[in-house]
Formats: sequence, structure tokens, C-alpha cells
Amino acid sequence: MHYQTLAPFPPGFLWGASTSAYQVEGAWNEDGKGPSVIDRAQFAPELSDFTVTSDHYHRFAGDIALFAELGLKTYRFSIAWSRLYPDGDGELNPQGVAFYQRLIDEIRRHGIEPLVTLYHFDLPWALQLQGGWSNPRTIAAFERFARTAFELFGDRVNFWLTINEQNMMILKGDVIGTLPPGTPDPQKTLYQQNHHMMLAQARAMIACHELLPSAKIGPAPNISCVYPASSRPEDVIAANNYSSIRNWLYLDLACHGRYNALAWRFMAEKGYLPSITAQDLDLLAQGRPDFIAFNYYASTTVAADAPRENAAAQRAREIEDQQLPGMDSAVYIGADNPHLEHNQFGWYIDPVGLRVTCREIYERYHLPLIVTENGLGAFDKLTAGNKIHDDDRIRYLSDHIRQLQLAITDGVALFGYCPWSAIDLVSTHQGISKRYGFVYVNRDEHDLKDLARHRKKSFFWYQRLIKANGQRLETDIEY
Ligand code: BGP
Repeated sequence: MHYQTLAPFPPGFLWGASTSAYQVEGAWNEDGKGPSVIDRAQFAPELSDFTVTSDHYHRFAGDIALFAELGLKTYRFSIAWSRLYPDGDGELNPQGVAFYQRLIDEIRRHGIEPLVTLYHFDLPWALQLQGGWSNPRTIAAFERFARTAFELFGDRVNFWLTINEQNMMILKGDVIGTLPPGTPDPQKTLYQQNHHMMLAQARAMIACHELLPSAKIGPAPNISCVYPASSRPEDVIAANNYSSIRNWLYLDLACHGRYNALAWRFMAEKGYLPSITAQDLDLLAQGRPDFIAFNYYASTTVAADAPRENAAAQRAREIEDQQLPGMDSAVYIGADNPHLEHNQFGWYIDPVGLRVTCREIYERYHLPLIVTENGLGAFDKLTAGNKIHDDDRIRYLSDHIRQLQLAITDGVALFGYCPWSAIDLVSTHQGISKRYGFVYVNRDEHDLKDLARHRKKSFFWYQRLIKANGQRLETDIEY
């Protein structure tokens, strides 16, 4: 649809930016923090580990001052579960509590609204040793952790997110999930874990409404529209299949408290069905989100059966990369999209897909939306005078924000946008050289240098855009 005039971003729109605890904090074993699955995982030796990352734990005051200068209305960050409960479910760690008290106070002092993710990939290792999400006891541990966070910080936090990208943890269980290597019947195990996470999420949403009646809480999956590789009806069915398996399974459970019919048939056909009880279904029905947060990097394209070149090499990449669809030859097969460009890491760039995704989610669930991740990973270079000319990032963000304005004009109730990431941090599986931030952190994969912070060109561009409540989309800016 083409419009004569576009609706403006609503007043009070939450312009923000995001991080997650394990990717930005560092201090992995300080002040009583327990290890998480991330601290026990094996990463490629040429890439940075997660022990120091951006050292935000020690430098948060300076970082928050920079976010205030950037003009953020909201800052999305996560609480490291094992900083509050080193064993996941035992004694509360007072130093962990004190850190998040200080962090939240600092954020509020600058007039920024905290947007808190309860769980972003970093399950406490002690829980993993007892079976992690395969063990139903983890559900109660998560509820306890969530209740503690609501009780401790609920007087200053109005917006909560339950679980980051639960769908990616299930779909990419080998890379960012909680599947111990060598697990027999991995897919069935993952769908049982998924069911347990859904119950944990429902309990957290119920607890939030009970303890903090004026706060708002929502899920934070990675949702992307799925295109058929062609107008062949079989390809459309494949796209439909993948959309249910990748997207709607997770949001139907979170919002309607029921399993998506097609995804259920898929699990039944493959022998992946989780065991569930009647009480589970009651609980799922009671847990209701107030809004939907979602992460979007690019659209996905699938075909019914198109053979692809280099299938084996492609398969290896798909296992490693959360943004690629993968394949299940009877259901969908990841396909190329000749209409889209790639970034330096092979991820597609599709701003229009963000508008499509907003429309699809809003039409299905009629809940307010906030984008909690979107951004360009790039090999940014520090140049003379500590300048970082990240023009590609500016273009990427501008193009996506333009599509958001179109989505708002389409009638979508969007209340915020938080690009990934507020500051450079360590990528899930591609090191610190894959940078996303508005603020550059001076370090390499293994050389920590001085960890100094430098404002990138995109910092000034986003600052101007926020000041104009989204009306300054032009990409040129003096730097
Ligand atoms: C999402 C995660 C983030 C983040 C982002 C970018 O899947 O929620 O934690 O890292 O993707 O991905 P990557 O770091 O792999 O480039």
C-alpha cells in the first residue's frame, strides 16, 4: 500500500537499544556469580570468550552516561540469573542484587526506562547439571528467580521480557541452546524443553501480574516473515509450514496458551511430541502477555524441494547460524532470495520484511509490539582520531525505521524500537569482531587493549533521529 502521508511515530515512542548480560558484562566469576552454560561452553579458539566481553560490569556508569547522551528513552538489558542465584535455585547472592540495584538506579537517574530481559541464553550451570530445561524442576527455579527480580526491582522497572529467543534455542539447539552434546533423540528433547520453558514463562507472567499490577510483561522470540521461494503452491505450503514451526508455535503458546495446530502435527509426525498434562494446559491459558517483543534481523525464504548447490557446505553453516532456516526435506528447505543483499556475515538484509513481520504478528495477536533487536553486524574499523565510519549501519537502520513508520501507518500498534546493540559486545558465536554497537569498544578477540569507548558515526545519527522522534531518516551527518 502506498500512502499520501505517513503516520508519525507516536509521542512517547520508546527509542532504545539492547544488550544481554553474558555478552556485555564480563566479570564472569566475580562477586559471587555462579557459572552459566555459556561459561562452560566451548568456543572456537580464534574467537573471544565471554570472560571480559565489554567489561560493562565495571564500567556501567560511564556506559549509561553515554546511552543518556545518545538520547535513549529505554535501555534493554538482561539479568544474569546466576549472578542473583549462583546455583540457579539456592541462596540469593547479595552482591549480585547490589549490582543490578546500582545499574537500574543509574539508568533511572538518567531518565531512561529500563526494559529487563529475565533470561537471555545464560542458564545457570548448576541447573544444567541437573538436566537443565529437560528437568521440570527448572520451571520452579525460573519462577522463583522471576519473582525475586519482580520483588527486588519491580518498584523501578515497568517493562519485563521473559525469555529471549526461545525459538532459536529450540531450532538451533546445538549453537545457542541448552542441549548437552551427544543427547540421544535431540529434537524430541528440545521440544520437551520448549514445553517446560513455556510453562516457566506462563508462571512468570502470572507472577508479574500478581506482584506488579501496573507493570507489563511479554515474550521476546525472534520472528521473521517466511517467503516462498516461488509462487508454486508447494513452495507456499513449505513457507506456511516453516512459519508455523519457526514463529507461530511460540507466539500461539505465549499469547493464546495453546499449541499451533500445524506445528503440533509436525511434531506428531516426526515423533517429537512433548508430554503434557491437563494442568499444563490450564497454566498456559492463564499466562497472558501484555505486549509482544520480537527480534528481527532478516526475512527467511524456503522452498518445498528445490535442490541446492553445495548442500553439504550449506548444511554446516545452517547448523551454526541462527539466522538461516536449515531444512527438513519433507517440510521446508532453506532457499536463496535473489532480491535481497547480504551483510558481511552472509545474513540477508530485508527492511520490507520487517514491515511484513509487524503486520503478520499484529494481525494474529492484536497486542502492542516492540522490536527488541535489529541491527547490522560488521567488521567496524577504528580509524584516525578514534573515528568509526559505520555508514552501512546507518543505512541499515534508516531503511528499517522507514519500514516501521510504514507499519505504523498500516495500523500496527508499535511502541518501541531497540536496535542491537547499544554498545559493542561479543557475538553469540562470531566473536567481538562482529560489531553491532553505537559505541565502539577498543579491544580485539584476544587483546583487551584499553577497552576505551568511542562514539561511532551511527551514534550521532541515531541521536539526531531520536531527538526528531524518528523524522530525521536521511543518512548523511557530519562526523
Ligand atoms: C540474537 C541474540 C543476541 C545477538 C544477536 C546477533 O539471536 O538474541 O544475543 O547476539 O542475535 O547475533 P550474533 O551475535 O550471532 O551476530
